[in-house]
Amino acid sequence: MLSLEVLHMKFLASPAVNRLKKYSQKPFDLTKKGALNSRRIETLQGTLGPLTLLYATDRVDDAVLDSLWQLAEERGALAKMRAMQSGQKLNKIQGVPSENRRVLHTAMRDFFSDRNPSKHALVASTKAFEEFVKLEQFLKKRSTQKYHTIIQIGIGGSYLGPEALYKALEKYQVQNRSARFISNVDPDNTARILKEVDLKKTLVVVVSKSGSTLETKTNEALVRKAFVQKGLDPKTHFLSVTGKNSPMDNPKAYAASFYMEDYVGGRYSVTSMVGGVLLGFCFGIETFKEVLKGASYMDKVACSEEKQTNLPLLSALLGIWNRNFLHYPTFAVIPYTEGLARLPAHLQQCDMESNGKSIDKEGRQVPFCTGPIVWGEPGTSAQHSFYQWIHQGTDIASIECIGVKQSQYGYDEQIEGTSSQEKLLANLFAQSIALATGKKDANPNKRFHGNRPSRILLTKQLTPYSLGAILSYYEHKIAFQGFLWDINSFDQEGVQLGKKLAGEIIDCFKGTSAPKEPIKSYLSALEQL
Ligand code: G6Q
Repeated sequence: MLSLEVLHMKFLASPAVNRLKKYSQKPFDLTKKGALNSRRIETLQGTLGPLTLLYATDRVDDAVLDSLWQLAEERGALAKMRAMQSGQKLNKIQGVPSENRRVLHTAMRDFFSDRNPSKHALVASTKAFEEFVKLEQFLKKRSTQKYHTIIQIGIGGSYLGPEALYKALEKYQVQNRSARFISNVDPDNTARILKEVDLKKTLVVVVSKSGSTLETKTNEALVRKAFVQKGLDPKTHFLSVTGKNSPMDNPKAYAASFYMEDYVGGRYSVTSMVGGVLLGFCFGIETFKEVLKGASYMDKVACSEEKQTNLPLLSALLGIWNRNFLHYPTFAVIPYTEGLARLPAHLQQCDMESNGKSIDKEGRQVPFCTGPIVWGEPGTSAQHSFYQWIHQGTDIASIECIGVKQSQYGYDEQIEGTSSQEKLLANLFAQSIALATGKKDANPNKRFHGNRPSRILLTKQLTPYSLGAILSYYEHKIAFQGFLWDINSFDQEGVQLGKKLAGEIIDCFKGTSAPKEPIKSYLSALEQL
């Protein structure tokens, strides 16, 4: 049995942690008169490329920030990020059977900038570029031109990222091209989508790295049947994105197949062909290329030593401060742009599947909190739903709002003296200030305690390039937090147990096995309906 001392060795024993613990007894008071002054706001911000991070409304001061950077140094955060991007096998747990893989999603997008020179990253990047060229050629083909709609069938990492990016880029749609997503194994969802589209003009891209996911296989079969019922040959309409040699790597069943490798985790795969086929089809290859360039730019930023401007690391450290020292259990991402409406759902998977872990990389229980609950919805709508809780509830959430200076479509008017975009931004800044400073009032019902932390990620406009940068910023923020906690952010064993049990219940529905307790009682409750 390991002593508590040894268990604490890694994260908790670092000298910076001890200092941060001390500072957390009396964190910076944002409610003090003049605390949120222009000097603080100007100093506590970082700009690099298309992104600016404003964090004056986090409860940090110079001493805390110095210690957080020291923590990053003590934990070798940058060295680990560089090792990841160079293709070292970071996806593993020492001493127990685990995935034991490289983590190379950054190589899916570096072929338009400086490639990472390490051997493994170069090999991965070269393969990814081959897939990119294959996609470019497929999109140029005359036979592809007749399609107006693409349905992506896939779940988890094969769905959430592509949907978030698709929604963000709708403005860039090639004429007459749109996408639908079938992810859940809910027949009503599939039926609804099949009603909306003209199958003759529809491509279906089935995305599954393993090629064996229950939901995806079932939905694919259901959609294939609909094509057959309409007298259409599914083979000419169906594409696949999958691992080489998976059950879906089958030229007899698909008009074309694109490949992904095991070193690209599902939730980090949107810049591979997992997102590429649909994004290239709907928005054109150049738009997809811009997304890759923006993401790759931020990949390089994540490796830089510049404290003020390594935004993913900065954000990871602020998150650690809020999570481990101020003990806030949740992290809300609130985009003040409808274009990013599905980003919180994507980040929920990316963050919670990556960092919802309880053991470190040597298989030992960690004696501190890891990844927070991630949630969010676009503002200002969110202000009319859960902001009451955020301002006056008994729990405190740590918040990151995303703001854009200019709208995407440019259709806006002065209504009562301001544009809609100005109203949106006014609300974004107002909320951040109100959460920080609070408001004294003799009436307890109208009292705001303040000191509720938030920060703002700003960009000039939601473009393919800035979107790529935002995506990569969050991916690396999550990876950095995993490095700091010394957990494996790249596997997802926690989803296996429920899947296995569902398989047993499916066998009961099939009649190939008899239900035992407690399954039996659940099935009899169903029978009684
Ligand atoms: C993500 C996970 C998971 C995965 C889905 C779909 O990181 O690995 O969400 O993406 O389970 O898996 P397939 O792509 O293999 O169908």
